[in-house]
Amino acid sequence: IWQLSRIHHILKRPQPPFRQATTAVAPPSNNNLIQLEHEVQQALANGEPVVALESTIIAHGMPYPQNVQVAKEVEDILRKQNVTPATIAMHQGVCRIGLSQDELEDLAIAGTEGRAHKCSTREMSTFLMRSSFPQNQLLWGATTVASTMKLAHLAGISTFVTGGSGGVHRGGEDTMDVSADLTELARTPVVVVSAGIKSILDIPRTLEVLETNGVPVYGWQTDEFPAFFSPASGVQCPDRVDSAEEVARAFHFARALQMTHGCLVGVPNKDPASGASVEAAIQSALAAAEEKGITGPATTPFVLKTVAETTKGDSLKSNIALVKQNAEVGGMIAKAIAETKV
Ligand code: PSU
Ligand code: MN
Repeated sequence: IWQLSRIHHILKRPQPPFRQATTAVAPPSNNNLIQLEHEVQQALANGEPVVALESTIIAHGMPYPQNVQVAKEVEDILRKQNVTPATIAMHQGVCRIGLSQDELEDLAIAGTEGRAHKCSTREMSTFLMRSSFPQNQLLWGATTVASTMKLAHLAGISTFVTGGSGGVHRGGEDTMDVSADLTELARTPVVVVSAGIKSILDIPRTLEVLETNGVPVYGWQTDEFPAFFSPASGVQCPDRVDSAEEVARAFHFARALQMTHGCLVGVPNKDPASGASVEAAIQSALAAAEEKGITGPATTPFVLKTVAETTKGDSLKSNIALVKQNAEVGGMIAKAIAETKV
């Protein structure tokens, strides 16, 4: 039902080095594998700033109804900056760039009802196949950092705001559980604005993998790589930026050099969950995951949920605050990318 030839065409389209990053590359047709919401399509066509948002954080990262409240608030924060938000997900055999308020609500409920599937890049094509069957019309494909980056890029969106990115899991040197988010950061030119990566992961090894893959990592007005719930990881950040213009200029230089990589901007959380109790909760959640045999893609949602329960909502409150903060920064970066040339 979708037109693969069109997608092939998009992927093959040559990209001149100074192409405005906000130019829409997806066809405007609604009858397509990638559907842009009208508002998003208009903004991209006019060269106005657009910020992509992921759906795993909604479906699997937070409980209902906080998840949908945050999703809507983050969109509002961006609109107040005259930036168009585009929450990305997959539904009924189609990739969606921009969701309505009712759809955000349904996605958030789908997370609690088991109708949402966590889809990183590996799962995307399989989910599209399954969800195009009539009996699967209620399913949502919740996109992670990796798959949201991919779809944002196909749609012509250069900036993406999330909570935390994936990375190398603790013990990853044995399990080889390394998030596809890192692979996508190496091969897809999208700026990912996050609060760093949380200490359920191995931060130093994550930074090593990013270095190997040539991905710039910036601390936002900080020298220390942020650790999601806390601004303090004890790990030096590879580089530091103090303004959105710096990110935009570096982004455009990377395009001018025809490099494929995106970059990771780590914004220190100004509303940290109380450090010691969260760290203890993370330790016990990781132990519980091991005891229950929870591994792979199920790990992050399980640990987040368990930590939120153990800290009696303290970690959730901090999680919500940091996502909003990231939206403020991401909006500025999207504007700078739309305005800056090198
Ligand atoms: N970190 C969070 N909240 C999240 C995630 C990470 O604080 O919801 C999600 C993001 O969608 C991220 C994904 O891309 O988990 C990484 O999962 P994995 O390690 O399975 O690749
Ligand atoms: Mn994994």
